[in-house]
Parts: sequence; C-alpha cells; structure tokens
Amino acid sequence: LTDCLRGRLDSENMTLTLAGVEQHLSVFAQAKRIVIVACGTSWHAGLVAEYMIETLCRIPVEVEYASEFRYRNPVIGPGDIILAISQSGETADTLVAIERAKEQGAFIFGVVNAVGSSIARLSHAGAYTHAGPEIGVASTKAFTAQLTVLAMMAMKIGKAKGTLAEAEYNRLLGELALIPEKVKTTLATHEAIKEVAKHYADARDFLFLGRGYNFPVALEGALKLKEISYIHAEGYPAAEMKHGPIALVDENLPVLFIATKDAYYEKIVSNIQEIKARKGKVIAVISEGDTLIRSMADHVMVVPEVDELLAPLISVLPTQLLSYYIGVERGLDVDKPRNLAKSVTV
Ligand code: F1P
Repeated sequence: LTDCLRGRLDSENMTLTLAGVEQHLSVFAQAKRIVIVACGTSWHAGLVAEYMIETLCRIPVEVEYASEFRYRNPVIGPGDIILAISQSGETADTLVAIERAKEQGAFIFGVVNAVGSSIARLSHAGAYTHAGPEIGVASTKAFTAQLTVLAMMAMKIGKAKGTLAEAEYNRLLGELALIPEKVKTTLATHEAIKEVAKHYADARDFLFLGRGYNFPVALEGALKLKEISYIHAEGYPAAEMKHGPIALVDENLPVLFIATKDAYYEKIVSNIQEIKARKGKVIAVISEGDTLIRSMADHVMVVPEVDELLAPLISVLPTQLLSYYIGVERGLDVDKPRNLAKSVTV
C-alpha cells in the first residue's frame, strides 16, 4: 500500500491519474451535481468523497448505493455527473446503475482499480487507482487508494473552479505527500493492535462511532469486522448515538471511536464519557500524543496526526488490522470470508 501510494503521488503519475479529470474540467466546473454510486467499501469511500468535494469544490453531492439506484427511478439527466467507484470494476449493481444513468444523458466518471474492467469501459472518462489486486476478498487497501485519488480529484477541480485557493491547494498537496510515510508508521503498530484484538475476540456485538470525515470510517470499520470476523457490528455518526444506539450500551458492548485530532475532538471526548458512564468498553483510534483519550479508553490504537480532510486515509488502517486480528483469533480464514465474493457480478 505504501509503495502504491508513493507511486500515485509521484508528480508525473499524478498528472497521468488526473488526465481524465483535466480533459473534462469544464464538465466538472459546470456540473449541477455529482451523484456517487458504489457498493460496500467503495460506497464508504464515496461518503468521504462527498465531504471532500462539497468542501473543496462547492458542488452538491449525493451518495447512493448502486444496488438501490439501479432499481428505483432516480431523477438524472444532462448536467449530472455520475461518479462510479469500484475496486473490481465488475460489480453488477454499479455497472447497471451507470448504464441507466448513461441512457438518461448523465456524464459517467469511473474511479476503478482494474484497468480495462467493465465499469472503466462503460464510463466516459475516469481515473485508475492502480492499487494492485486485493489479496483477500474484503476490500482494504482499495479504500485508501480510492480516497487518495478522490482527494486529488477534489483538489484539482476545486482549484480550477476557484473554490480552493492556490495556497490551500499547495498545503493539501504537501499533506498528501506525507501520507505514504504515515501509512507505513501506522502499519508498523500491528503488534500492539494484535494485543488489543485478544480482548475482543469473544465480543457478540460492536459499535463504531466517528464524526465528520471519520464518520464513514466508522461505517467501514464495522463492515470490515462483519466481513472477516462475523461479529455483528454497527457504524454510526457519534452524534446520532443519543438518538437510539445508546440503548445498546452496557458492560458487554465494545465501542470503537475514531477519535483523531480534528474540529470534533471535544465532542468526541464527551461521547466517550457517555459510553464510560454506561460501563461500555471503549477502544479509540487516537492521534499521537493524545494523553486525554488515552487515559479514558480501555484500549487505544495510535496514528500519526493527519489533516482532517485526509484523516480517513490513515484512521481506517487500525480498524482493518483490528478486524484482521480478531478474525485470526477466532480461527477464521480472513482472506476468504464465507458467503462473500471478490466481485459481486449478479
Ligand atoms: C464492492 C464490494 C466490496 C466488498 C466485497 C464485495 O466491490 O462490496 O467493497 O469488500 O468484496 O464487493 P467493488 O465494486 O469495489 O469491487
């Protein structure tokens, strides 16, 4: 993953990756809205992209499950950009969704990993993530690779539209360049995460909570745990907890917070207090040097500090490793989870 990201962020490769965006900058600049269609992990990458694009480009974004979009009768037409995200490029729901949107005059842009795949061929233009094949069935490195490309796209479009100032563009570019090293640092903490996993291998349920850019990471963490350890897990925006899920909290429920340093930090701290007051077990993904949440949580997984907009690229990694080690603790084949296919082509 580290090498793949280094490759993506090399300036010549970045130009190549963004060639499809560059050629269609006026289409993006004039878009009425962008509708993201995807499934599973790619859908979660789409949720992060929604925040990135709305922040940097001020274009309205909707994120739809392709598996719903293809069967309903959505209002789509010229002026809409359909952004299809897929690791395999062969997911049938996403493929059919873009076929429908294409018939109705939308512009289709694919962000896919597999070169020459069906979704890539059906799109008017696109950007490849070049993450290499996933070794296991569950999508992992694809998520960070997709977010890298989606961040680069949002930055490029924002700069062209004038909604992202040159100085801020350059600052974000500098932050992106640091990501491969931060991925490496985070992956090197795997032994500590393995120890955390030992405490939770017998859990029946799990709750994942995050805010802002880290909310989709909570969803993705919960999906990964379901996929490879078969533990029931739910992801929620932390602020929604009081609207229902809090009723689940007792001493048997592990609650995993994505609690890196960002604008929501104080609010996440009070969410953690609410869980502790109900005797829930707290695991937290925290930024390096955070002594406050470290002192409150039962277990922590530490990541380097990252700009808020790019935080999901890093904060997802400990949740993937935790799911992996919990699956291994439970004696499961984490590369081939039951009932799951590498690409869902029906
Ligand atoms: C979408 C997806 C994956 C998931 C599993 C089934 O695939 O839902 O996210 O981990 O492999 O398919 P794709 O469209 O991104 O290839």
